[in-house]
Amino acid sequence: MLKHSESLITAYIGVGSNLSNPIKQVTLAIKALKTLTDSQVTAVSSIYGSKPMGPQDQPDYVNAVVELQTSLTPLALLDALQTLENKAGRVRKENRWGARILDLDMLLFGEQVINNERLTIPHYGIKSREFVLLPLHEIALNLCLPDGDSIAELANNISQNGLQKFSAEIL
Ligand code: ROI
Repeated sequence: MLKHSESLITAYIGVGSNLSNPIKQVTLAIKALKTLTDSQVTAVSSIYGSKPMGPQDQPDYVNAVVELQTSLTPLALLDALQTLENKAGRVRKENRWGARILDLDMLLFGEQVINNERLTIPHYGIKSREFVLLPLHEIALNLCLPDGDSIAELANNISQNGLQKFSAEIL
């Protein structure tokens, strides 16, 4: 539950999986985000299939982006996301660009710019990943990054690299 007196930040979370039935992992993660403390999910993109960025000898990914309003601090939200990743069975020692059961990336936290040991906001890959930009644009048509770049312009100019929106029937 959200209390009215708290000031809410709009945060965007990138959801990704390429192991253990990725569509199911992403669907369950979206459900789990809806139960996050002191937060409310306000938009969910379509679910997309994407080619792996990084090593190609891994399965295709399933990706989505979720918008939430939260009164959590950025680090409290990060803790909550990591708890959900761990609950999904994510093993943290796996290599950085390798396959994963569940990735919950904080993409944006309001208009804040954050650089510390645990968190880089905006997410460092936000401008270069079609599987982030297109779902984000789907749910936030007029959004701009803290540096003023428009998501619409970035999304319209990036190569789609085989990104495909899954139709509701197959989900
Ligand atoms: N590639 C795609 N298509 N989707 C992801 O979510 C994703 N996540 C990653 C890396 C390994 C960079 N590649 C990805 O962490």
